Amino acid sequence: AFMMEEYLMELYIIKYYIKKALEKNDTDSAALITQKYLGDINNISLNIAVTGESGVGKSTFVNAFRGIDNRDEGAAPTGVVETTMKPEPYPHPRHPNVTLWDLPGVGTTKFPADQYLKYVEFEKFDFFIIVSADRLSENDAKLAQEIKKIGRKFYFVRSKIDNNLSDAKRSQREYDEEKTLQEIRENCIQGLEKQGVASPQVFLVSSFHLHLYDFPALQDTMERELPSHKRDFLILVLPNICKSTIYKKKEVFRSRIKYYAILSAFVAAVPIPGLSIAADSSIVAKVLQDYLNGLGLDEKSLEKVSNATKRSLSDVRHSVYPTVLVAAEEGSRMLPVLKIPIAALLSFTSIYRVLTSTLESLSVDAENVLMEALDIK
Ligand SMILES: Nc1nc2c(ncn2[C@@H]2O[C@H](COP(=O)(O)OP(=O)(O)OP(=O)(O)O)[C@@H](O)[C@H]2O)c(=O)[nH]1
Ligand SMILES: [Mg+2]
Repeated sequence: AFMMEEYLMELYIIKYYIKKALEKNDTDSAALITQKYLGDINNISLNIAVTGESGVGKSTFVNAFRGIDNRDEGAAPTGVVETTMKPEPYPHPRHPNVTLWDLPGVGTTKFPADQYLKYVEFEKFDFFIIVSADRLSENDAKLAQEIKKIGRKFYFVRSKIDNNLSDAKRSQREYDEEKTLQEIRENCIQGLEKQGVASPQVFLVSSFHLHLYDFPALQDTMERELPSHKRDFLILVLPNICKSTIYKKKEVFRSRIKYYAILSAFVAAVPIPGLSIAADSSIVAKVLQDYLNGLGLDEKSLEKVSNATKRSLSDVRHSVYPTVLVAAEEGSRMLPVLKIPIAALLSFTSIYRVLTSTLESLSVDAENVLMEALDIK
């Protein structure tokens, strides 16, 4: 209830400023205010610290989480000689308010765990991910205890699980993947408990195959344990690795539709010809772009699918992506994505209906794209 009141208050203020701007016949700034408001919804930030000893796969994890390949532009440098020496921020390519911080391991800095936390400015992180590739180091366990002391959450990621499984496959006569995973998991937990970390949360991950093993469970846990205003935010930036992620994203987007519809209705109520149309189209266009980005249907993501599946981009677009008829092909007075003349989008109800049905079909497309992308792995 509180959220809603706060929200209406905000809308009231926006409406006031829009009116003011209009009285001065200043339609540009009215549009600007609307834009700014839409931007503000997304103005929460999330900072995730990734730490662990040298060479364990921190930078690779940072890249994978952001949906980019180690070889891509903007990737955190990885490999045998690229030791991370100071905290390095890596913003999410499509959600710049989400930053993964690639931290040097405690061992690399030579600080004891408590001084280390000061050195990396722990206050700015929402939570910590402690990565290890083999046995967890004494440093990692100490760090976990210090993080607990300052009241932050931490998760252990046991990386490079794909390597362990192929080793096991080679050496065990009766290879059982589930059993091997369980053994590694228990081994990690016991090791940590021995070093004084009570009931640690350990997730087995391969950064090259996020959809396998425990990464989906890590996502669920992070999401559950975040404060609620950040939860929706995290959901929207998670890599699209399973159907349930797409479903959750859809639900977050859906819960916001009414707000956008209210906002456009406000703008439409102001009797200046031209303005409501401009504002509506910018609201709807922005929201639709958010849907495409969030659901992995933007051009960049489709290119990735196309590269991975070795199918042409237009093939991918047309076979798995029927809703969106590509912005570029549309006339300028048509909204991209929908073949609907802008003038039809004036009321609360029509905005609401259009966004709801588009979101529905886009999430079906997103599932198709996901299936397509996972098939080949
Ligand atoms: N098979 C496999 N290899 C991985 C995985 N994660 C990382 N690697 C490899 O491990 C090596 C080190 O990875 P980095 O991401 O550079 O490790 P780092 O922890 O950032 O290393 P420093 O910055 O040097 O401390 C690279 O060659 C990666 O390709 C994984 O999940 N599976
Ligand atoms: Mg690194």
